[in-house]
Amino acid sequence: MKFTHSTISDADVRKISELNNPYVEQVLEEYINMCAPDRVIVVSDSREDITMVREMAQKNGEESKLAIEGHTVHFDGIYDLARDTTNTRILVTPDMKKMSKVIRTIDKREGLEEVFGIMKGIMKGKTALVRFFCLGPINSRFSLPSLQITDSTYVAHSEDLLYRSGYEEFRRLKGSKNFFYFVHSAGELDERGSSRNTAKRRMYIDVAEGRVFTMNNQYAGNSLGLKKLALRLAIYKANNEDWLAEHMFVMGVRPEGKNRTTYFTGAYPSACGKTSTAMVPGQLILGDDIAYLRRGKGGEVRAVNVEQGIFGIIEDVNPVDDPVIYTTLTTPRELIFSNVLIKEKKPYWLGMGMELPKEGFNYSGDWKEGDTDKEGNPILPAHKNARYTVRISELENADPKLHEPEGVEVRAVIYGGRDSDTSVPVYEAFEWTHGVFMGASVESETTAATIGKAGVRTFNPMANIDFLVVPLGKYIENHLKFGKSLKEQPRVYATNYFLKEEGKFLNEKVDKKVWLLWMEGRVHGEYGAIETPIGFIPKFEDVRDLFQKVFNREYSRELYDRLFSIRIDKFLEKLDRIEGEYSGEADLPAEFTGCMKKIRQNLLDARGKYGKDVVSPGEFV
Ligand code: SPV
Ligand code: MN
Repeated sequence: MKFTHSTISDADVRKISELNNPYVEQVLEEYINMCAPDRVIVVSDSREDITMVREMAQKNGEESKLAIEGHTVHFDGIYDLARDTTNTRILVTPDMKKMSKVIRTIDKREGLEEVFGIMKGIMKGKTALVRFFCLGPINSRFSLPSLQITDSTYVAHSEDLLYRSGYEEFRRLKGSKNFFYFVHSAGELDERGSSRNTAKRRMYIDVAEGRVFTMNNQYAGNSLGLKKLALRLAIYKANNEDWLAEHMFVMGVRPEGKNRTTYFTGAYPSACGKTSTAMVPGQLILGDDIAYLRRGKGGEVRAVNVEQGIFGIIEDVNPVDDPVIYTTLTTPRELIFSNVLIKEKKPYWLGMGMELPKEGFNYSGDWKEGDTDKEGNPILPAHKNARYTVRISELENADPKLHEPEGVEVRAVIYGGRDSDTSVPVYEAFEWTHGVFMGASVESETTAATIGKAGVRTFNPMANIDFLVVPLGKYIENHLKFGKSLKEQPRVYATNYFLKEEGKFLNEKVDKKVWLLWMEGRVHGEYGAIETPIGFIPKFEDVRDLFQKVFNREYSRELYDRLFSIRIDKFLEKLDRIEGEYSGEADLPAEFTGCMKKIRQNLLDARGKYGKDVVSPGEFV
């Protein structure tokens, strides 16, 4: 291994050579020489090395210390506050199967030429950090070792909170090429430390070779190789093998007085209630974003959290709606805030349950109320996609099985959507294929987590659309096949916390706890259900009793009827949209299209039978 432009200490050279992995050396040599940093630092799993990265981030100004011990803040830059889906592309070769219309691709040769051109000398004047991580628990058949090269100490520090250190995992590779690698550069920085060349922001994903090049960015969804970039590599790998890589939380549901924990995974598009479901008081959180699912020895589904930390949306985290996170964010521990408002070394964010200062420092720089951006729109005190990064072990509801190499047994899967006028708050699939269809028809309203207009209804199968790297037909077939290989299939649910009437939400935010307990009880055969054209919905008595027990709240039959009526017309409209999305997709499994037809027929039959468009639950009994 020879670096032509960069210095490296003998001790750090030794850290690499001790891995006895020629491929690691080859990758480092190639990309370090291409990016040409002044210096290279190799970070092992040792506490010393990890502390050094944290301190470097404060010294070089990528993070600033806040008043509470361990808290720091980082700003991504005003043009880099969310995932850039336009410039994130899958490198494809002519021999690869044609991707779906929803997947952005670029010819591999062209893409590599472009990004290598951007990478040439991009780290001049900077220090590159070389880090080793493990996606998934240490010493686990689920897990994938990952090598990260980055010139951002914020990225390296964030990954330390979010992922397990994997230097020792690389040793265990015994020279194998079986790892992912990620090369990141924030690029040239302006006086505020923001990436200057955002027009040359590129996130290019080479699924065939398990590598990603991500340039001129800092926002974690773009910059952190191990987060959404690695998810794409994992989806590709999983779909060529026999497992699932999903955009899912993993949580343990613990009904009071029943002495059991039932594990759920849940896929929700951004800002559809994913983290807050995983954080419902009284339950255990194992993961909030990405899970790998494999078949267990007994034919059950098992899941691990790929991560060990949370990169969560901070908006609306307040003592009433998210007490556990709020407490975590306001007490001493290692924690990074991003894109919040800072005043006198204290962080502020939207919806935190108190009045915000009228001036301070935020993603736009020095800020005061009334400031506007280039288009004349008001600049909010904190960004809507402002976030916090923290280890799960810092949460009081952390699941003790987080690091189990065989993960946890999954008994139920939730697909969460966001619509104001169609779906009921919770319903259960007839069986696995129908569940796959429910996942495949998730829709949500866009939010601030992706660049573009917010508030538009978008199609987001399995909440994974941004990360798909295989044709949709293949992805769905893989889910069906996975289900068939099981001895016992998990139950599948769909939730929608966002039904509105006259512009007002019909549910309170905390109500999701009741839906969760209902689903958990169903898994154990404790609740009956009403069969409707779309699936099984809860009975009024059970909902009423749960609200009484959990919140000591009276729940009226009238509210239940409004929430759980089947809006046939709206569901048919949704089906039309979903059918439109799948039209032209190659190789859709017949089972899947058959299920779509069956649900349509169910709805049409119900309209014929009841002679109306909105049928209340009692009528199906
Ligand atoms: C999401 O948007 O789904 C996130 C945050 O979890 S990001 O890192 O941007 O993907
Ligand atoms: Mn996510």
